[in-house]
Amino acid sequence: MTDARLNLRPGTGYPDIPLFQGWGAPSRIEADVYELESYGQVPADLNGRYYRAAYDWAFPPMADDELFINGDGMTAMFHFQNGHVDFKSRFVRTEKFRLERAARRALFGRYRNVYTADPSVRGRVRSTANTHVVWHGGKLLMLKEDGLPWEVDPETLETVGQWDFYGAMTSKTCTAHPSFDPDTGEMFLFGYEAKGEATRDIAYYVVDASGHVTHESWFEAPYPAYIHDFRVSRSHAVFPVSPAATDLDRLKAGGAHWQWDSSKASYIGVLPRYGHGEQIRWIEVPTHAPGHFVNSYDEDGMTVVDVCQGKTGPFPFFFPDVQGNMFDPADMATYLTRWRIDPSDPATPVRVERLDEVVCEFPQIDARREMSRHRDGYFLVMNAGMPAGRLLEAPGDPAFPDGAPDMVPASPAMNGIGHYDFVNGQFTVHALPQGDTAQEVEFVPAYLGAPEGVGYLLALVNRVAERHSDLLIFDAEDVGAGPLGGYKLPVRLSTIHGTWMPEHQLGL
Ligand code: V55
Ligand code: FE
Repeated sequence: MTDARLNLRPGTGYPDIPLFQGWGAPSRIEADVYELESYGQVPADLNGRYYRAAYDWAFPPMADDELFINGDGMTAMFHFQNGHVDFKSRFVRTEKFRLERAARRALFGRYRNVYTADPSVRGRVRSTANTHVVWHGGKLLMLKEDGLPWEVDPETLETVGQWDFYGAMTSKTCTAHPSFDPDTGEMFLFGYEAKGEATRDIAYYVVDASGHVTHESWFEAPYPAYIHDFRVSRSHAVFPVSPAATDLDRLKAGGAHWQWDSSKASYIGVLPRYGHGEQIRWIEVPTHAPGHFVNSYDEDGMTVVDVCQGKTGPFPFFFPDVQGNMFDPADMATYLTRWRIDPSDPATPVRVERLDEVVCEFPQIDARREMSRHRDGYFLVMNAGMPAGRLLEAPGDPAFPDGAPDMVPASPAMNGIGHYDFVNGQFTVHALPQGDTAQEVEFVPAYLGAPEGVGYLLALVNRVAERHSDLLIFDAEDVGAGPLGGYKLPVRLSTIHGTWMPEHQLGL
């Protein structure tokens, strides 16, 4: 009913979809919490900053089929000072964020589809800077694979601006997953769809410790594929291509950026670490869906790459199949897998070996072991606490000879924190309390020069029923014993990847 005294306009709200329900409800809070409440036992001598790339929605999205990967990037910081932790979070003031704030509504359309954006933002920077945060060359960078990095002040978390490495990065995109050489301080980056939407171009960059690009090469992927992570060893850069592909006609029709296309082959691309574009070699492999990489190193003339991968990965959750095929849930499960690549002989197939049957993702190692053979890996484990800590497999899984239909989880949940000993081949898993889930963990050495594995695991967990996050502290040498203690965050925080920076290395 209208009333001449009132001047009403339609309300705005978030779509009524599972993404925005329960834990996923937009929070939109930029927080400053001084002296987080702690419990149990917490480290008394840790000094540094734990940065995480968070995502949230500043405005209701334009499309009702919004994806979690399209949230606005937010830098979150846990500042550790001798057992005391202060928390701060700020949205990254990307170009998208600023334009949408000015308009008080979303303008950029569907995830990575420029053709669905409001005409007023054609040609403007879409990146949400929401995936990873790294410290390199004296800068804190928020990364998203569809654009260039955004620099953020490491103390105030104020946005400095988009960063193109002193003008040297001419690629339109930059991965959220750099590799680092702990000996030289170099950072290795690449961009795919580097010349624009649905292009096959890949640009590869080596950045020295001072933040200057020292090497660049360009080459083409077999087709415009999703390349989320990669890894560099002391000798080679390794790029995964899986049949998640994009297509310009589909984008122009307003469609999804990615679709799984089982008619396409899978490849591993191998380039000498300082190689030129024409040296790229694409080795075909059985269909794979590599998720995140653990590490890569050279051994006996081979390049070894450890990765969490499945047959289709979690893609079907987000992206439809081109041919409309149904997915076998077992193909989505990701397992710790080892590739052995012979870089000297293009004819040698890559040896692919599954190392364990625990369903896991979001691998981490001690950052000082990158490019060296690692002993310890840390993971999120899916549906931990189910028998043997496994996700239900397709019938016929040798782990369940009598079948176990009642193991089918209502929904797969990352509810376990795991340690894998690569020497003994032993997985140790801590299952979180019923209903809680975990975000990617971080290994922090106990002290300067501590041996590999001697330190803490920081684990951000979702207290789903209580609707707040906790930062748990584990003894990294005894993950199975459960947390030593933790810090209570009075807000919900959903993050993707993060980085620990010891205070003495930040030089703030
Ligand atoms: C992923 C995350 C992204 C993205 C593409 O974890 C892939 C996969 C958070 O952003 O844009
Ligand atoms: Fe990632």
